[in-house]
Amino acid sequence: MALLDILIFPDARLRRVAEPVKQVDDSTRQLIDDMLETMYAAPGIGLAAIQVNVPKRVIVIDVSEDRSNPLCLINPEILAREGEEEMEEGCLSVPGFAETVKRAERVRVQALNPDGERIELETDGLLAVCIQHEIDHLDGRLFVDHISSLKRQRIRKRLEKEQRAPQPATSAAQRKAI
Ligand code: GNR
Ligand code: NI
Repeated sequence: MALLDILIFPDARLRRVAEPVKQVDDSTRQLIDDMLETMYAAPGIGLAAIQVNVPKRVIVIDVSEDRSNPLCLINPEILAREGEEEMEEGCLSVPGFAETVKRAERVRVQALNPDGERIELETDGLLAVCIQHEIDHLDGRLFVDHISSLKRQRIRKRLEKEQRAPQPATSAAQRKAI
């Protein structure tokens, strides 16, 4: 197991389109283990491989209260979307910011599991939002692409400045007050 570094917006590597996994093997499962460890440590409710600089179509998610229900999806595809829902989203690659994003309320998804078997699930609520957020990452999109360009530029400038001269972390509550 290993903790992986998470790329931070506006890093250009987050804009790559991730490649499908051709064969689910031990190296895929090792990546998943490391991603889960990194997600739980962060802590976050999801993580896409591209966020740890691996441009493959692999995501991990755990939206359970007690962090005991990991979901790993390889080559995930949305088969159907229904309805609309707005939710406040954050992202480990956009630390300290949260904005409301409109997405489908319900999705049906197919993917491979870590054993390489095809699975299908239909879900709504936070899990559906998280799956859409993670699949966005695999296509080089971030939640900030769903908000106004004014807000996006503001977030980009702050994070650029922070990465030039690392400063004490600013909490989300502090940022809202700025
Ligand atoms: O930890 C996370 N929280 C979250 C909250 C609302 C909607 C989506 C997310 S995903 C995010 C982790 C992350 O950045 N995954 O890519
Ligand atoms: Ni994210």
